[in-house]
Amino acid sequence: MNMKIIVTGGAGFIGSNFVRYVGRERPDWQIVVYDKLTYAGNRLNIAGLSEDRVKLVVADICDEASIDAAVADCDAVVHFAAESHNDNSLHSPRPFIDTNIVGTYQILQAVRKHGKRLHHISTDEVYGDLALDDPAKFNPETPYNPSSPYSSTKASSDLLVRAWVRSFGIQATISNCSNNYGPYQHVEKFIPRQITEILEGRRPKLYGTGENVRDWIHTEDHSSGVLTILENGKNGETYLIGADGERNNKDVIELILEIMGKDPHDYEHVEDRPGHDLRYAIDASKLYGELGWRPKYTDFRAGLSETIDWYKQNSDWWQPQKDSTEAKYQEIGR
Ligand code: NAD
Ligand code: TDX
Repeated sequence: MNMKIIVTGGAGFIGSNFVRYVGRERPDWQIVVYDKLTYAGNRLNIAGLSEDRVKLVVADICDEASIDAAVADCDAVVHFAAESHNDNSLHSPRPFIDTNIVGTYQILQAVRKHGKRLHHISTDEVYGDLALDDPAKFNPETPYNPSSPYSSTKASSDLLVRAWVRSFGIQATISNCSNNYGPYQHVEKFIPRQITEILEGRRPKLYGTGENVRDWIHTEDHSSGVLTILENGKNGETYLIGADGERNNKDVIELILEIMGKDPHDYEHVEDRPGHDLRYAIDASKLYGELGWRPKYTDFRAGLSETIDWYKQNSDWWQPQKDSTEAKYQEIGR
């Protein structure tokens, strides 16, 4: 079926990778990228896509009139737009309340009014963290227990979606994904920060002891999971997306250094993040079993090498954000 979808946050990291993915996989679909172009959004992320099929609307999801008009004119909304960085949320939480909670509320009101389908993008961080030796992983029944201003606003947005499904009968699904990596990720985030520090001739920065575990998934696999749920997910359901990619931060930094031909131990320990979640791990068996989804990027080293090559070849893309990002880190001592 031909669809016209709105991708909120489609000029950010994961949203723009999703736009490119859908552009390739569903050549008949129309895509409206609805994005405020904050510091994290970048027109270049969707450059080169056919203007007949991909249109950019620069607007805020909190703007009731703009989001209402956009939603009225589409078949479905895939909602990626968010303030997404934990460290920023610890120092200026307010934009997280506005975009992640109030913005999601405005989208819910618009899809309710116009009877449109919504897929809401969320994170595994809503579940809090796990002990290193906990045999259980996060699953759709795990109670919400967020730690940071970022994750608590994402948890709030998920709860709003669930309430709008139950109370107002909107058509919506939710996905909670683990840590993404791949091209077009802002250099404030862990993997691109380290790659670009090395490319700038500086040492990577490890928070605390580096024993914290993240469950890495290539952003292309996140995209295929979202498209699968958008097309085949059951109304009102939550699906976890993950690809069994658990690694601790220390191992990831050492692997990046090794792939880039450096001494694997040549990194700095910097001050830890307050409230730093210890471990995330996803049980994606519902998505595998009910919807038949499978990840393609199962070799982390290969996916990471490709990502490193992308940053090596695209310094024009990341250089303009690098100095201001490091200046922010300098201010907070990390
Ligand atoms: P990002 O910060 O790279 O991009 C966010 C995008 O949203 C930007 O283009 C920004 O301009 C836009 N935006 C922000 N506020 C807006 C507003 N008020 N109105 C319209 N647009 C606005 O984020 P990302 O890492 O690509 O994350 C995308 C989504 O995926 C988020 O919902 C995030 O919570 C979720 N998620 C991220 C990860 C991860 O590893 N990065 C993992 C799981 C889930
Ligand atoms: O320089 C660094 N050194 C470091 O050790 C940075 C930037 C991070 N870290 C650590 C903190 C985390 O344990 O690396 C890990 C990953 O950090 P981030 O990239 O900031 O990601 P995280 O806080 O895990 O959250 C990410 O995954 C879940 C995304 O930013 C969220 O949007 C998503 O919901």
